[in-house]
Amino acid sequence: MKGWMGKLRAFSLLALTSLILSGCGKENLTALDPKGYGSNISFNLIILTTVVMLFVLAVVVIVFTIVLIRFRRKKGQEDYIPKQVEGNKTLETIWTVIPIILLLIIAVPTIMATFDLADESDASDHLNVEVTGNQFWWHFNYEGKEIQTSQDLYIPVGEKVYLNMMSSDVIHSFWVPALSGKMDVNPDNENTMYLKAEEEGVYYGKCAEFCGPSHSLMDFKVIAVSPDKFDQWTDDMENADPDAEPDKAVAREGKSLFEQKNCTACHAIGSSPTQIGPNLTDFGNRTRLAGIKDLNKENVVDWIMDPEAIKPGNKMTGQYPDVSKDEAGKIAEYLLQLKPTDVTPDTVSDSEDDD
Ligand code: HEC
Ligand SMILES: [Cu+2]
Repeated sequence: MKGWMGKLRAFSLLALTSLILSGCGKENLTALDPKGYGSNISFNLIILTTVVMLFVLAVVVIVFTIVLIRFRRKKGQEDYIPKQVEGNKTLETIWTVIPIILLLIIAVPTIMATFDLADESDASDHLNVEVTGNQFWWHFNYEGKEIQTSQDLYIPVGEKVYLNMMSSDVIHSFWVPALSGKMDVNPDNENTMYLKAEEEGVYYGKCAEFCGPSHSLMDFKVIAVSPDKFDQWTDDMENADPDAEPDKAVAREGKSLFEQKNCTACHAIGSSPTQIGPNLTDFGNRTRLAGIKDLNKENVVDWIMDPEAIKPGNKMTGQYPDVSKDEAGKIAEYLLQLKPTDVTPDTVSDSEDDD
């Protein structure tokens, strides 16, 4: 009875754990469900190394079990000494050669993949985006286009997109697990990597190098859309009018408050390269506020009133005159109507309940 209870307990623990863990890996934030060229290569290497390791584990466990059973001390044979085999040339050769072969099986594809992913020879034939890592947000400047944006990186599906990456402060690491491996983003030298998404979708990105108090909140998205939609997006962004007067009166008031309250010192709207803070040209199109919060008026007001409570150590806190809740509401109305585009990936529904 007791053993049965124990088994039940172990089983429920297992069931619970798998239930909890099934929450992980959602939101396109997993390397185990690859949707990009680089992540597919990494995934295949993960499988290959796991198979090799499981093979080694199986051999060791089998040999161990056989030895354990066959060479036990038996009753009446307490003084028996088995045949001594140290220095056996055949055995020594076997267990030297087999590991070498196994290591080669892992090493050759790994090295090939490393060279493949580091190959930048065709960079000039493809879209290049200058990526800047900042505490605690990402900036994207589309080379050769009049487009600056932050937080959300739009790319055409099925095409290589080169990212030329630097940091404006400390070391960050750009990681979109479902699309590719990590790449360090350094203040002193440019690192380049490419992404190639195989399916439309919103892919979650993380900063993967500890960079300060809000490191774990330094999230971003890569939004892969069809090449047609990408052209549409490019047009929309290039033609966005940064000075357009909003339709609603509150938003118009918000626009002038945005200018009065020093916000424009750090935030550009339009393709100006000012980037002390995120570019807000397509703020209303963002998937998230500050990379993490649901994009709605309440959260935007909270952010303007007290960004420190949302992202400790961010570079906006304390850098602008007091804003009342009423004023923050008007600014939020203004910012949220900055929606130059309606391009979204096919996989994204209008409702928010897919996350
Ligand atoms: C000293 C420069 C600076 C000033 C002045 C400033 N901000 Fe910011 N702002 C930032 C930085 C830096 C961030 C990014 C914070 C982070 O995510 O770590 C930010 C983020 C934001 C965001 C979120 C953007 C996004 O992409 O999701 C909004 C909205 C915003 N600021 C609005 C304002 C408003 C409104 C004002 C004026 C009342 C203002 N900011 C003044 C630097 C500034
Ligand atoms: Cu970071």
